[in-house]
Formats: sequence, C-alpha cells, structure tokens
Amino acid sequence: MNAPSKQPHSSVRVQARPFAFGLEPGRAALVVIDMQRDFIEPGGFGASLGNDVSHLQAAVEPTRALLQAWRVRNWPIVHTRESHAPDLSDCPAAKRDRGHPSLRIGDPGPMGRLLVRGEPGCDIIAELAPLPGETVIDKPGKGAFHATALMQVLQRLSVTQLVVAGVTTEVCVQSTMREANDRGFDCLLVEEATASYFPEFKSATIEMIVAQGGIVGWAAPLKAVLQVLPDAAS
Ligand code: C5J
Repeated sequence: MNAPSKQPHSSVRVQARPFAFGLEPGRAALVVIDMQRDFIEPGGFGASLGNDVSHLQAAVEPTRALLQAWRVRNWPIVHTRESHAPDLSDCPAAKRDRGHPSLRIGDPGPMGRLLVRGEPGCDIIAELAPLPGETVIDKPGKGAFHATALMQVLQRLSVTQLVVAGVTTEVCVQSTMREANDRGFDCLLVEEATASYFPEFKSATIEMIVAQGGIVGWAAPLKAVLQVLPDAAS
C-alpha cells in the first residue's frame, strides 16, 4: 500500500500532546469508530460481555460536535461499524469463542443478532447517524484497516491525517490509530469524544498514544480542536 502523499497545505495549530498538531483543513478526515447501538445501548454486544455501557455515553455529544464541525466545512467523514456477515464467515472462532459472555457474536439479542450487518443493534446510534455521502466502513476486526477498503477510500479523498473519535478507546480506537500510523497517517485523538467501559483504560491508552514523542499519535481536548478550525466559508 502507498502512504498518503504529503503536499504542502496551510495547517492550523491544535494545542495537543505531546506537541502541537498541524491540522490540514480538508485533508484531515474525521473517523468515528463504532458508535453503534451494540456497544452503547443496553442489550447489545458490549452489555453481553458484562460491561456497564453507560460509560460510553459521555463520548456521544463531543462526537456530535465534531461531526457538526466537519459537516459544515464539507470535510471528509468516515464512520466505522464493527460488524460481521450473517453467516459469520468473517468472524473467526478466535473472536467469537472468547470468554463466557451471556451471548456471543451472531446470537439473537433484544436488538437482533449481535454485531451482524443489517441488524438494528449494528446501526450507528441515532444521534450520530451518518448522512448521505459520508463513508461507512463495515469492519470485521478491531482495526478499521483490516479486511476493509479504508486505505483506498482515504487515498481517494486525498486524506493525510485522521482526527479520531469513538469507542472503545483501548480496543478499536487504539487499534485503528496504530494501523493508520503504520500506513503513514498522522492521527489526533479527541479526548472527550472517546470512551471505554473502563475509564482507567481510556486514560492509560491516551498516555500510551502520546508517550515517546507521540509514538502512536496526538491527543487533544475537543475545545482545542474546535477553536482553531477555519471559518466554514473560507
Ligand atoms: C470492542 C470496539 N471493544 N469497538 N470493540 O470489542 O472497541
């Protein structure tokens, strides 16, 4: 795979850790990871694993604010859904047979079959529903590049950077940021727009991302991003 081309573009400076992030207007895609009913609402996949899903609510409004900021500027937006084919041919036993959940991927639950494409629970929550024209990537893995066309989509959109939101911080968000960095993208995680069932894992993941000079990427508060974005009309 080719790395994204880095052409000069006037950037805006986001106060971030471990140092300022030079956000390139229009070249930074907002990537919203797995804000699905199956993770966020009671009765879904996340709950079947014994998690307290209420922890994820805090990320909804900040993610909505980012979506709004990207939409008014007509900048690229990618939503992902962790999801599987109805025959589970893309769900290895190494994923499905893990642990002792009350229900497994593909089993019927209150919102349909868990993490299966086309089922109500697999939908992105109503507050963050994709608009027509926004890319939706169905991903069978934790990282959004694994077994998907995400790289090609980003190249087609001339994206060089990812501004990342979504759940859960230490699983699919971090996996995607690591995959993205390996493929040449600079990634900025927006702190309030991500959440974990384990708040201490969220904090630890942010520290891992920014440690060692930003070994995975950058992290910044929502306000630091929103306040430097150029006017929508410019
Ligand atoms: C998990 C995800 N936690 N979206 N998926 O299994 O982070």
